[in-house]
Amino acid sequence: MQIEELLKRLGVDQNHHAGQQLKVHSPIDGAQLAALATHSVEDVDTAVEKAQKAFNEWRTVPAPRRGELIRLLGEELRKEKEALGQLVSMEAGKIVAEGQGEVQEMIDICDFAVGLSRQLYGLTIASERPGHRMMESWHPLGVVGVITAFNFPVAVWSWNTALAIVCGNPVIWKPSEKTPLTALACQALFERALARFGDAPTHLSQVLVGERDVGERLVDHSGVALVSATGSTRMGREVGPRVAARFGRSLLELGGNNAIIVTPTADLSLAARGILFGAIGTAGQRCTTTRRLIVHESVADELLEQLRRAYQSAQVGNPLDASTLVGPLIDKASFDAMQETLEQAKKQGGTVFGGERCLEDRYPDAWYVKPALVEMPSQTEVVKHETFAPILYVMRYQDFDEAIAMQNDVPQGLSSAVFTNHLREAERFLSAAGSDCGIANVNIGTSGAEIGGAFGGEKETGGGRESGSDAWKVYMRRATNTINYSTELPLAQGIQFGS
Ligand code: UN1
Repeated sequence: MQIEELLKRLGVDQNHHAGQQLKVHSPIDGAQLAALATHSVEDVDTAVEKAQKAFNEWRTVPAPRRGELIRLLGEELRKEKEALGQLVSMEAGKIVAEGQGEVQEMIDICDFAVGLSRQLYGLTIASERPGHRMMESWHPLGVVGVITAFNFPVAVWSWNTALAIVCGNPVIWKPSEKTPLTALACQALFERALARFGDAPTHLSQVLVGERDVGERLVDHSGVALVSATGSTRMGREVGPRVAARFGRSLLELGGNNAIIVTPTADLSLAARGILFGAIGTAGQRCTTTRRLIVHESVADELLEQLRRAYQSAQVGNPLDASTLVGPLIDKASFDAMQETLEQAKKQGGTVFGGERCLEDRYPDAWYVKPALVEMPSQTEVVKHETFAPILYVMRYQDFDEAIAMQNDVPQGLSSAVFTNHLREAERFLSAAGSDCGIANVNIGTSGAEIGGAFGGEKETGGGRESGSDAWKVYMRRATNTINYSTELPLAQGIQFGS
């Protein structure tokens, strides 16, 4: 489908958003997809006011009823999975399978949130006082600001929105300026669900298309109770303290520098497949992308041989072609950063395989690269830095403890994995003294997490958790309640106060 047709099908009224401030280009061929008007800082204030009004109504709607809205959103997403997935491919450059996969992730979190809407459980706590009962209740928190990156242009919004809405909160979304069209499409689908739902407040979800100033206003606005921000560590370093300065809550999903350890007992062909998907999938532009391979010296040559062959045969090309495995980088800045990093890696003793630009004759305004495998003598400075491109550093190890130490010796702490058939190694990797990441896997790669688990990581990854498990709690406020059903007034800690 052509872009106009696609947007129309998804319910985006292009005329309504037309303007000259933001030109949207497809990374596939550099062609302009749309020219949009942007929102201003004042528009942020207006959006927060509207969201607060919506909050006052929505917080008293029973949670299972709130879940119904997300059930309907899930239905709309099911109907338009193909179209929205295609738009993701066109705007973010993902291959078809991954564009569709991202929409499936949205559907999955909607299903999860619908169930959750009947399970926002509090606790009953034993009181030390006779005739008393204690309990813990979870209440809606307030307006949730969501800031997302280009690489998961729709799923990250849905993780936040599905949970926020069932938890009783409205959402204001500032998408990446590289991917505003997919955001407008999500908003349109949300509005379809809202219309079917009937009596919900109109401003439960709003999108602000804009640049940095819009995001900053959202971050600083005292009316935004939670800022959920996904992006670089550099961005998080600004967002975290600014939200904290006004005693707001933040949920940060920042950079990763994810490693796979391959031990002597590993199933090497399984490992090679896991590494391939993790390292070159999404053209290395996932926060969970495998960026480091720590391989035992006894199996390194064999594994590298398999990887080189797989790298050579992996098709780089137009992501809309079914046979393509690696689509384009998002833009020239990303390509330049990759080349700069490869130069540094060479200076630090690295041997680079691949990494060069390709298809420039066919797509002079797009940035396709061969994924790079870089053998490093040790974990030098450049390896500790996240470059959002398909670069896999390879380091060899002799001793398993050394491998775990190497895995942990980077500033980021998102995802990690070990390939081993040795029970003790697997358990050590998952233990308190093992991987220090938010995600630690055995015999599967670092990327492609399911929505059922809490998603996020430690250290410079920011510490936030989104999606499954009890990640919903950050979207709610906790109240501890003590109820006295006796006719006495005993004090806690046995205190006697007066007679
Ligand atoms: C991201 O790259 O920002 O685990 C999110 C994964 C996906 C989510 C990635 N489910 O790779």
